[in-house]
Amino acid sequence: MAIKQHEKILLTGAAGGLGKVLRESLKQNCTTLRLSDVVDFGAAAEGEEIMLADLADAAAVDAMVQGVDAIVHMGGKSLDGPFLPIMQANILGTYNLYEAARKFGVKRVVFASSNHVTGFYRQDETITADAPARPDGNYGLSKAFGEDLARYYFDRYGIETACVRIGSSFPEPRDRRMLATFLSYGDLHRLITACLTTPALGFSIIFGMSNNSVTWWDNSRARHVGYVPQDSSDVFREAVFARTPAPDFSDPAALHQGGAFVRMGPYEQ
Ligand code: 15L
Repeated sequence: MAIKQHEKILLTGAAGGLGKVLRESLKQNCTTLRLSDVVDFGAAAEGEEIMLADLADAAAVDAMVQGVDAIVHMGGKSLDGPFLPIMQANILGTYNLYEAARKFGVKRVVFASSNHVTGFYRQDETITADAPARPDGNYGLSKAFGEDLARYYFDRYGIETACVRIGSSFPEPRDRRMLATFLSYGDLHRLITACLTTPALGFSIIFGMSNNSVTWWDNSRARHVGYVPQDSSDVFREAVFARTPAPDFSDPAALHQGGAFVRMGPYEQ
C-alpha cells in the first residue's frame, strides 16, 4: 500500500509516549510532519515542523491546524484524574481542534480515543463498536465526548474521523489484562495508516488492538478501514502468566475491561 498520501499531517501530543513513537513512523505517511504539544520538546528534524499549542487556546489551535491536510490527534490528558484539567485539554481541546478543522478545510482526522469509553463492560463479554458507551471515569467520559463530537462534525460538515479506541500500546503487555488489550507499536502505525489511506472512512469507531487470541472487542463494524494486525500478545502470554498473580475476582479491576481505571476517583477539584 502506498502510504505517503498526504502532503502535511499534524500530529498532536507529539511529546507523549505514543506521540514519540508516531513521530518516527508517521514520517512515511507524508512529505512534512507537523508536530505539536503543549510542552517544548526540542527542535524539528528534517521533514518536520514544530508548533507548540495549548489545546484549550482556540487561537493557538487554529494556527496549529491551518495548512495541514490530515490530523492524528494524540494530544490531551491520557490518564484519569480530576475533571477540570481533563475538561480543558480533552473536551474544550478537541472542540477547538474540530472547529479549526472545519475552518481550514481539513477533511480527515484520526482521533486517539480509548478503551476507557467502554471500560465498564465486563471482561467476559465481547462488544462491537455499536455497544453504548460505558465510560469508566473522567478520562473515558472525555473520550466519549470526543467521539460524539467527531460524529457530529462528520454528519454536519463531512469531516471524516476514525475514533481509535486504543487498548494498551506499549512495547509489550505489562499484566494479564493487557494480553487482551495489547496494541503493538507496529500495529498502531498500521492501524493509523489504514485510517489515513482507506478511500471511504466516514465516521468509524475501531478498537486499537493487535491480533490477540483473547480479546473483548470485535472490529467487524470497521472492515472498511482495512486494518490487518500483524502482531499478537500471544507471544508474551507465558511470561506474563509466570510473573503475575492470578486475578482476585473480588476486585472490580479484575472484572471489567477498563482494569484499574474502574476504581479511580472520586477526585477533589
Ligand atoms: C489508556 O487510555 C491510557 O492512556 C494508557 O496509559 C493505558 O493505561 C491504557 O489506556 C490501558 O487501558 O491500558
